[in-house]
Amino acid sequence: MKVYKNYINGRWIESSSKKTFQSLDPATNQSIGKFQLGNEKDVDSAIEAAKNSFKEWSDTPAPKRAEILYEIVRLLKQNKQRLGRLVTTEMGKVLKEGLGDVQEAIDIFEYMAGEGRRLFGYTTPSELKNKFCMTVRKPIGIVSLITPWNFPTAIPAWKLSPALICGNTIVFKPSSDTPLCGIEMIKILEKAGVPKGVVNLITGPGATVGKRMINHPDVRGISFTGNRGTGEFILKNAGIKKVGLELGGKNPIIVMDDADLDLVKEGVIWGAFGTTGQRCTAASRVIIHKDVKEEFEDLLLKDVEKLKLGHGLKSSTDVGPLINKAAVEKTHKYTSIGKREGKLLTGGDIVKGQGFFYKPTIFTDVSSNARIAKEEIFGPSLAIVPINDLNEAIKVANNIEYGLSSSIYTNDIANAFKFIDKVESGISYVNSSTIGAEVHLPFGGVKGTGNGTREAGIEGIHEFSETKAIYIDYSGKLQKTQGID
Ligand code: UN1
Repeated sequence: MKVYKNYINGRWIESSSKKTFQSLDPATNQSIGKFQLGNEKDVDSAIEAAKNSFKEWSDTPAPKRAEILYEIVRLLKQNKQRLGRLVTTEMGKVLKEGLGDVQEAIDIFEYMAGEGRRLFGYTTPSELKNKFCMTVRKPIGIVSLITPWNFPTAIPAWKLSPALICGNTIVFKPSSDTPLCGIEMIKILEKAGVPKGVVNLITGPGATVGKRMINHPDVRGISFTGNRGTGEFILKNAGIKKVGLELGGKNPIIVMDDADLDLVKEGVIWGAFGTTGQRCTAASRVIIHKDVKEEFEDLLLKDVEKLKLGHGLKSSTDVGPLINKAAVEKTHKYTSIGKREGKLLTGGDIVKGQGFFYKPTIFTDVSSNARIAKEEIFGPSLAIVPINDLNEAIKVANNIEYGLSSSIYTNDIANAFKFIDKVESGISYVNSSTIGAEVHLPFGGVKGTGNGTREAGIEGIHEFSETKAIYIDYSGKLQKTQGID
């Protein structure tokens, strides 16, 4: 079996632990390879490399850094099929989504490469004569990137591309469920000409590798996507480092009585069961007007029961496996909770045999305070909550600790605008599902979803840079601000 290595200072090397772990294809339980069980010492070496390469990389003009990013785009495009198949094999999502994952990485690298010729600051008048004021963007320094398994190329790319274009140097830890996707991404960066030491990769556990990436005194910034508990741990342990967090959601689709129910059905199936429900943006609640609830449930059930589970590489498959055994157990635990809290319409079973498969599951007549209506399951499990009007729908939508994505289906423009105004989420959709954000818009959420930062788009540049304010006095005399003579 192939043994993969860590990447430190431009070299592929073994961990000082001399230990490895395996990554599995979640559809077959077959091993994909062995990976280094990294430790604190490996992280220290990676940070040392990042420190030594910082001056040269941050001194490189941003348009020159962009040339390397454009080359990464070219290589990702050239390798899209291969990488898409790898995403499907290591993470489980169906191939068209595996390819979408890689496309999202291509899109963000392209966007950030363009930023190499912008990285805008601004100019602004001074309160005094003969004085010029402006801002510029500077890199933060060494940044730690810790990424999840559900978008194993796209999310690393959301973080790597802005970090690189802004001139930071990087230590990157991919999820231990998808280390190979992380390694293949770094191989592309290496081939594209990212200088040694600028990007370093360590595989291994959060408790050792991740923790050191957070508390190392030379790290200036941390970007993390993953679960809430880890996010809170990072905030408590990061000291005064700049931290960006994206910690999940419990995303609602509101369905009003004037909605096109066929359109809703497609959006609900895509949002709830696409990626087997394993998106932070997945639609896990349908908040529906009681007058159309039954008609909608009939429509929905007919199609959900036709969904085919299987290996994501098979073209007949609609829904792939969950990522691992723990995910199956968690989804099933919520099924038993759901059976006490609502009415099971379909699913609710573990699929026996190879792989981590779970039947698409729907509960109805769930109250907005039920645990299955409030807690993130991160699996193919949907709760339907009936409501009487828009105000109640928005109240229910907001009755959670998270605030990532939300959607409304309505043909009444007033409903749509009231929803946009009042729903508590970082991303809102009208007449479309809760998933499928585009990379040039900010991604992130309010309340328990994060700490106020956003990634992707121009906000990704803000996440990975700091603003410097500059004053140039050409009056030739001492001028004092705030009216002091
Ligand atoms: C995630 O699940 O963390 O908006 C990312 C979407 C995708 C990204 C999801 N573009 O659904």
